[in-house]
Amino acid sequence: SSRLTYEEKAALQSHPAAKKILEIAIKKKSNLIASLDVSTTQEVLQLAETIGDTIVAVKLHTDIIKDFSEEYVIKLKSIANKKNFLLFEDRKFGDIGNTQQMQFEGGLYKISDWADLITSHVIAGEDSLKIFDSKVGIITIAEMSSSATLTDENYKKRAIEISENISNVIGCVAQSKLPSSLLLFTPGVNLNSIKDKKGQNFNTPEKVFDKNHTDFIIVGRGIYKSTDPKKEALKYQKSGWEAYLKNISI
Ligand code: UP6
Repeated sequence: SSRLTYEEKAALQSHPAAKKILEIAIKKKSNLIASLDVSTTQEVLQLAETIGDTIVAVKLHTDIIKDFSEEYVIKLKSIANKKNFLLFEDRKFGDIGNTQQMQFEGGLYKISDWADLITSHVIAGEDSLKIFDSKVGIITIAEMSSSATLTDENYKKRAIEISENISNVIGCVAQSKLPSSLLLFTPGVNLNSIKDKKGQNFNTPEKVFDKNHTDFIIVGRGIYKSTDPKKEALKYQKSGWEAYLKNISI
């Protein structure tokens, strides 16, 4: 087979967050990350409870939430513990190290207190990534899903080089293959549309496994906008897992 299994990938990873997400994937037979891009804590908590069994992580944009509180974080953490998934803050840091450190540790959200995984751009260069606590798993943005993105081949290559040099970078967000030492997280996954009207491009789970050998699919509107999020999450879990099994058997 031209791709590694989750067990093989886990053996290559040294960071606890990488080992943990792969362990959850194997245990739940799921490579699904749900992006809960909703605007109230109640919606996040309700969705997390409803679909928690089907996912490996909840991806959040905490700055979308209208009523963020410490109590919300406690509740979300408790659901994550109970249902066994990670908390992934898609902050997409993109500044100098000193500023990123304040954004990561401070402000209203205190991301460093609760996030297992975060995203960061690499636009400010390698040193800007060294400020994140060694316990958090960093996922760098190597390539974006949107039309006419500036993340061309050269950018992606440089982003991968930086990612390989930072010990708590566990993988990248990208739309094409990565070296097997980095986990591949693919957003822009939807079974019912090929794009939105704001530049997003979608692929099916099958396509991102076949073409890119992805490790994790990230689904937003496909799940949280549906009338039956539980049923849809199960559908994505199943199609993602089947695509993975097919991928490792070739
Ligand atoms: N995301 C992308 N593309 C990227 C990086 N991140 O779509 O290249 C994020 C978005 C959103 C989610 O910020 O939270 O993944 C995709 O949601 P959707 O399925 O509703 O398009």
